[in-house]
Amino acid sequence: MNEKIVGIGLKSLEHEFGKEIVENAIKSVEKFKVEIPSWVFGEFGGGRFGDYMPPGFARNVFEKLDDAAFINKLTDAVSSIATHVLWEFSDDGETVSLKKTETVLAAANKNNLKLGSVSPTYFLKGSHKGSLSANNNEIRRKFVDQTIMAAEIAEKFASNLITLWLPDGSNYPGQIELSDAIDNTRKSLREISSQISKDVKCLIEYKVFEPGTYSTVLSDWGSAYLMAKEFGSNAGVLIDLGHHHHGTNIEQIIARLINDGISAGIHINTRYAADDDHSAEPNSEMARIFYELVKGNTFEGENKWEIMIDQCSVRENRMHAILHTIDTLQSCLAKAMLVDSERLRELQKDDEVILANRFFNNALLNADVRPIVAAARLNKNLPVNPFEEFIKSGYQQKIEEERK
Ligand code: PSV
Ligand code: MN
Repeated sequence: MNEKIVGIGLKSLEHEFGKEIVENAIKSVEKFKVEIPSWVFGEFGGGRFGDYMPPGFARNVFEKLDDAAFINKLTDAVSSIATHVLWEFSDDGETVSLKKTETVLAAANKNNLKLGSVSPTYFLKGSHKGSLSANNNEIRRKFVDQTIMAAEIAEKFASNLITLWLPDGSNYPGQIELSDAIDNTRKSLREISSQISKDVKCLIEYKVFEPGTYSTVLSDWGSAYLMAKEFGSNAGVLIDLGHHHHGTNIEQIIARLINDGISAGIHINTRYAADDDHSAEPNSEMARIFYELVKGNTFEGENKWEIMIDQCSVRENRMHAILHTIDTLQSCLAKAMLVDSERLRELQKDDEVILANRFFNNALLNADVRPIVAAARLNKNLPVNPFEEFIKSGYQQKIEEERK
């Protein structure tokens, strides 16, 4: 899209949606920042296709940071990098090292990047009998201690935020006592909360299944919320788009959490069959999600949500995958900004069921917002097409050569 086409596109959008609305949409896209996960650049943990990895994938945390810095250079949209303690801050993959953490922070700063959410890594070696929900006290202790360490890292080196996802559950009825697993989790979270700084915020993630196929200890937003309450006032719920049954109305969950003033965050990705952690594609669900986030003023201020990407899928070029998601999120934000909520309210008041739906979809589904996204990039002297720029840059060839 060249500057002339951007101009024509903007004129047409202004004509349809109004100049002020379009200008505000451009400003929002300019300001938009999102946390990206370190793991999007690295190895896929699923062990499929004979451990196939896309060429040039990052082999360690330092290469992940190099890649993240290049993405930020192309987009200026990266707020921070999400980390997992056993992926980023460990030498042996089993214990957390503060010394390693210091070197990672130094490398991040050198790349003009901030460390964001810190996750304890409950799903690697030793959690097949549960992590925070385990009946065995030694196992529970190990993961409680790892979480306390994650909180220390979050406070000293990152953004004061820990994000917890438990792989705890079961595959067969009778395998575990469902109620005991809940009790143990509650006990673990109370222990953690009593031993970490009150400044550290904690978001608890839920997932309807996987790895548990029969039961999952934290399976929905309600169970995550109840546990967050146990944890204390500085805790909340983390929604991951891939962690729901098909057809779940995620916008409704977002609206509810905002309405109840519950601290929250979102892990963005696209799910097809199940929790696939794919790049986010522009679609009307994503635009509706952004509409709720915009309406709830969740991008800054006291209602601020933690907006994060959580993706890593085996087949795609790592850099393309994250550029694709960022592009999608910018366009879904632009679409959400095009909804004239006053006009929508009038239609709702008049009980114009279908007209309201058509009006809503005209922005969220039908509008071509590429000129808005392009204008935001041009205003910041960024490449209008980050993909083209990436391909021209030779970065891919460079990393494929260096990381053979
Ligand atoms: C689990 O499926 C999850 O969504 C959690 O957020 C983890 O931290 C992340 O994926 C990486 O495995
Ligand atoms: Mn997630």
